[in-house]
Amino acid sequence: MKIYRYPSKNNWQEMVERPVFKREEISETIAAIFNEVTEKKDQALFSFNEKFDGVRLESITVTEAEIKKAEDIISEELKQAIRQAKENISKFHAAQQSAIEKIETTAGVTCWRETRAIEKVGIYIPGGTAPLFSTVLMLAIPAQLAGCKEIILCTPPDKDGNVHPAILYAARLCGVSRLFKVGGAQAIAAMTLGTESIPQVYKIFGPGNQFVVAAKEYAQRYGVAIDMPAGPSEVLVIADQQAVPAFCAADLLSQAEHGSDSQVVFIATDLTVFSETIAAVEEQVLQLPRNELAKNALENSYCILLNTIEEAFEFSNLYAPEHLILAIDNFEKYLPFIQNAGSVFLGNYSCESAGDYASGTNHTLPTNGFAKNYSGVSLDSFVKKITFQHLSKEGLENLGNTIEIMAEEEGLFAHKNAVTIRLK
Ligand code: HSO
Ligand code: ZN
Repeated sequence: MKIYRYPSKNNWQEMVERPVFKREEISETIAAIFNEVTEKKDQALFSFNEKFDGVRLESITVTEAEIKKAEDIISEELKQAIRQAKENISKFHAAQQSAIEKIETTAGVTCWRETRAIEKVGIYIPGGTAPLFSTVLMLAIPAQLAGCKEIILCTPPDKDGNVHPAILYAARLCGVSRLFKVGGAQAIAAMTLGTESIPQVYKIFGPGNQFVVAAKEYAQRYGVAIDMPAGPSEVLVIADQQAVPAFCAADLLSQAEHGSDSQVVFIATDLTVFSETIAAVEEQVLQLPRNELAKNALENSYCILLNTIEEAFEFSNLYAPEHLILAIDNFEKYLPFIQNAGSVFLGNYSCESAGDYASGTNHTLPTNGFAKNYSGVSLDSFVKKITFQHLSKEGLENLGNTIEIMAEEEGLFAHKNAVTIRLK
């Protein structure tokens, strides 16, 4: 981790820039994959499976028998844990439903909004180094609560053509209608375009590598919506004199182990906490099975010593972290200081892992500074809101003149006449 002691504010902007990755070559690859899937549909997916996943499949659709087998393989302990997480995530997201409120804006003029689910949604779950079945919960639970009719899921098969059993179990438990063994940009292309096996969807959710991220961006050209722009995972920890260095270090590493491109930032206002946390990170990282990934991530990461907590918040708002941990005294007092962050963890016992798995909040969050203008995934991500209005005759009499005057000024006489003809 790089170390900055009392850096000048003039350097902050440069410090908060995330490491950049080259994009140009990727976009050609993505276009080629979309073309391949447009032309050859399922056949293209079989070839990509062979090329990228090293497996020749008979079918890309996960069968009932495979799901049944997954349920038998995984331990009762893990099932119990997944069910408890599901309960909390469901509780938190169900409470996001809002009642219809009809507003009379002028006597006889009533306006309101009603919520309708996005009918077909697609979830992408990456393969690779960690089987993120927790992400299945984070996306399928709100999708089901929102009332999405078709919830499909794509994930790459392993070398033997299988999907991790916990992904299958979580998907079944949370109402995923169909699962497909397809990964990478080709999975995003398939959900965007539709193939013989995979239905087209209206919105695509989920994390992935640079190719998946670029494919989701590309999918928008076809009118498909996506959850949010994405980048590597991040956490920023603010600590004062009462923070526990070992806890801070553990939290920094829990995010660093996600991947070599993850970034973690540690800000302290106390010199002892600062140096003890840095030492604890170095010590704890050696004990991690994924220490190679974590070490690489730490190279893109840094620690900052600042004079005051207020300054720490100023830096954090500029950085706009995906996760913000406040290991500080009297954190309630500082909540109004938080302007930009995806999800916030308060006090010494609120580790980020709680939100990653089981407390109830969603772990699909804006990264890469997008916490300045995006929210994390919630029930709202799976619905759209339709406005309604009803004007009685009296309502139009009350508002008609205003509409006529405005329409005339815009030179839109048909608009004006739609009122006049009714009031005559
Ligand atoms: N921290 C990740 C989510 C996750 N963690 C899944 C463990 N599993 C989102 O930034
Ligand atoms: Zn995590």
